Amino acid sequence: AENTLKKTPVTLLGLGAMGAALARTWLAAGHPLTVWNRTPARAAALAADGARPAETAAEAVAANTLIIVCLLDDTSVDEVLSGIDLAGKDLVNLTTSTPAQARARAKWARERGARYLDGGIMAVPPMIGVPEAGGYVFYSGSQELFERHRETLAVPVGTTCVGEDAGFAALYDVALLSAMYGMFAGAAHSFALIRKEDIDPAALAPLLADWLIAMAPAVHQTADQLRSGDYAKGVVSNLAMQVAGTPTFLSTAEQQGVSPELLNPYFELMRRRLAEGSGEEDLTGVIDLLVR
Ligand code: FVH
Repeated sequence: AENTLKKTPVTLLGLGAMGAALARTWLAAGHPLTVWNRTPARAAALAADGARPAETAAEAVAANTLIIVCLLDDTSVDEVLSGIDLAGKDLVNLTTSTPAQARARAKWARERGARYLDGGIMAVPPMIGVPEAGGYVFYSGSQELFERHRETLAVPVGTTCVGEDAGFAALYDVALLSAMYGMFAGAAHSFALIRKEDIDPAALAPLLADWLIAMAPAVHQTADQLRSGDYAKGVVSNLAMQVAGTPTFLSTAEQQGVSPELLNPYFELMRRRLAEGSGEEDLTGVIDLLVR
């Protein structure tokens, strides 16, 4: 009980897969935890572990200064928090949103007298409370709030603060997740190529994982080229060579009865960049085509 008294009390709104995982870590660390969920059964389940279920979201918010929100989307945040007195509260929103939604939510919170910190969770529920899993949350917004609650916020998973702009956590979050979907798209095409052959997908998987890991550091060279503006700096496999190779990928897909629809958009950008006379460069120029 003495340990519990020293820990910052937390209110958590939202006990879905992620919210419940977060809740368990704060309870295990001895933080008094008030919880609320639209479907009350989820809050009741946590009461057995020591959480205090509130009847309403307003009651949960009134209970503590530090309010953590982990709901489905920005619309649900609006529905849950509208009409609730937030004056003097430290509002931390871990709900996935766009940068514009996060900035608007920060302004909205300030207008209601609350400090605001936005969070983008770079973890899935099984990684919560497991430091060796490497998960973390991007935070941005009120640095005062972040410093005040740094230790409490670090209980479930690591923290990476990316500044005052409340939209930055969401931007970093979406930037990393977008790259992840590109990777999943590539892996989907790869598995499709072997799907009808006598090749065990489980045999391809470790080769695929090792190859993606080996290629991933190329992003450092991309960053270096973007900073210098020299897209040929340190180039190993130039654009002209890579575009020349694209028919091999498309023919192989056709021979294997696989749609090229995941590869085509990227190959099209590569060809456009080559047509601009960038054959000696890396693939970095594709980024400029996207931004234009
Ligand atoms: N789970 C994951 O893998 C990802 C990992 C990265 C971060 N995301 C984001 O975390 C937010 C919460 O995700 P979640 O996994 O907890 O999602 P669900 O299990 O679907 O739970 C959703 C909770 O939101 C409540 N809710 C939904 N709509 C409303 C509403 N209109 N009013 C009040 N509450 C609402 C829902 O309540 P209930 O269905 O139990 O009544 C859950 O508590 C999310 O932003 C992910 O993108 C997770």
